[in-house]
This record gives sequence, structure tokens and C-alpha cells, in this order.
Amino acid sequence: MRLKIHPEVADALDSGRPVVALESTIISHGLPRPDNLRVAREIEHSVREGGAVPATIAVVGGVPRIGLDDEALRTIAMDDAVVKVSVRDLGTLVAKEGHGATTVAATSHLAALAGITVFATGGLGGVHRGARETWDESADLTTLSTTPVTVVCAGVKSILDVAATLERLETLNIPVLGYRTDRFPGFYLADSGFALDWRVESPEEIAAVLHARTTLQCGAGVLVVNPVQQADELDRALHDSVLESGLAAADAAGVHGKDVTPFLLDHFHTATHGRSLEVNVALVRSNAALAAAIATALLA
Ligand code: PSU
Ligand code: MN
Repeated sequence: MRLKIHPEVADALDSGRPVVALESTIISHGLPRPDNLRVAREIEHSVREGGAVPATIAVVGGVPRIGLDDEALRTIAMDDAVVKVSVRDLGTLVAKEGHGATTVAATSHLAALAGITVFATGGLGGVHRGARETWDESADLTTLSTTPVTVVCAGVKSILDVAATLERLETLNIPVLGYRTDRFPGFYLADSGFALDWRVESPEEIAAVLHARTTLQCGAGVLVVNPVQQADELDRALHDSVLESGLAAADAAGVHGKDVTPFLLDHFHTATHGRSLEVNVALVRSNAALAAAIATALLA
């Protein structure tokens, strides 16, 4: 088995230029077609504008790819055969030569394997509501506890149990750094209602934290949380009503396991008539730009 690194990404890594990893589940299962392909390209563009090389990660025809050409990006966005893959699915999918869109967990794993340490996405997976009965907790959390990658995100969606997710991040030794905020962001909303212990003001300050962690062999990944601009956030009343109807619909449809997150995301996009998509795109692009700045600061 080989890992296929896009020549531009390989060149940047070899010559010590900044690279930012991007996940692909957000493209295949997190955003509606046909906007997803356009948005995937826009996210890559934001990384470039920030002065770094984008490396969107996915499995195409059984080959783990670090950086996708246009054909591969189109396959991930449009092909019905693309499955959502976490770390545990990678080996099976490679052996079966299938197409897979990587979650934050699987993307972090492959990024680290390729020597990429900064990664941008929208929202991290976490502890689901009702996890006390279902045990549904994303492998994003456990994977980050052992994978030294910095993930820039807008917190977690309120479809999850935010308080439980924050507790698990603490247990798993994953620090959460608020970028110019003291509040844990709630994805569509700038503030989830929970406070953070640590606030950072610049990419340089984040780089200093990361260098110190390397020296101290802290091992785990780091979450940098970047809230959506207050002007861009989803209307709170709309958010709350759509969340309530989405949770009820998922329950009524008997959706469970890895289908829960895509189901609820789709509900948000439909029920807000595309408004949640605009918020989603704005925050991912902002995260991509910040990740590029962090990757640059790390090399300074
Ligand atoms: N949260 C979002 N958008 C997403 C996801 C999470 O706001 O697209 C995707 C990410 O790829 C994340 C995955 O890694 O869902 C988590 O899925 P699960 O809960 O099944 O681990
Ligand atoms: Mn799950």
C-alpha cells in the first residue's frame, strides 16, 4: 500500500513551506450537493490566500491521498460510492479498494503520517446527546488524544452534548485554545454557553504553545477554536427551533451510529433554507485562513 502525496504538497513539505490538511467528510457528508464541490475548492483557496498549500485528504480507489487533484475532489463530492471513514475503517477500505471521505479522526491520522501538523475543519465530532445510553462518542476525541495534530475548528455543533464533550477533551489531555475568545464556540453560534480556560491572541502565540508542547512531549493534538464572526452567526431563535426539530426527526427515523451527524447536518441545511450553509462556509474558510497562519508561524 502506498500513500499518494500530491506533488505540490510533497514539494512544500520537502522544502519546509507551510501545509494545511483539510478533511473530506465535510465535503461528502457534511455539505449538500452540488454546493459541496464549489465550497471544497473555496476552502482550499482560503488556505492558499493564507500563504499555505492545501492538502485535502481522502481515500480514492483504495489509495489514501494527501492533496487531491480536481478529478479526485470531484469523486469525493459527487460519487455515491464514497463512504464516511474513521481510523478503524481505513485498512478495510484500502484492502477493498473503495472510495472514502475521511473524518477529523482519519484525516488527523493520515496527516500525521504524511508529516502535516496543522489541520482546518468546521466542527469537531464529540459526545452525542444521550451518550449515557448509546455510548455514541466520536473517535475524533480519542484519536486526537494520541495524534499530534493541531485542529482549527469552530467548536462542536449543538447537536452534540457540549458539556460532556468538553469534559472528555479534558480527560483525554486535549487542550482547547480560544482564538481571541474566552468562550467555547458553538459552530453556528459564536458562543456555546461554555467558558474556556485558555485564550490566545495570535498565530505566533499558538506556535509558541505548540513548540513548548513538542519539547515537553505532550503527545496529544490541540484544538484551536475560532468562533464565527458575530455578524455571520445563525439567528439564535432559528437555531434553537431547527435543533429541536432535527433531534426529534432523527429519533423518529431511528437514525443511529455514524449516520447521526450527516442526518442532522442535512436537516439544518434544509430547515434553514440554506442559511446554515452560508454560516458553515464562512466559518470553515475563516478556519482555513487561521490554520494557514499557524502553519506559517510554526516555521518561522
Ligand atoms: N461536525 C460538523 N460537520 C461535519 C462533521 C462534524 O459540524 O461534517 C463530520 C466530521 O468529519 C467529523 C465527523 O469528524 O462528522 C464526526 O462524525 P462521528 O460523530 O460519526 O464521529
Ligand atoms: Mn458516533
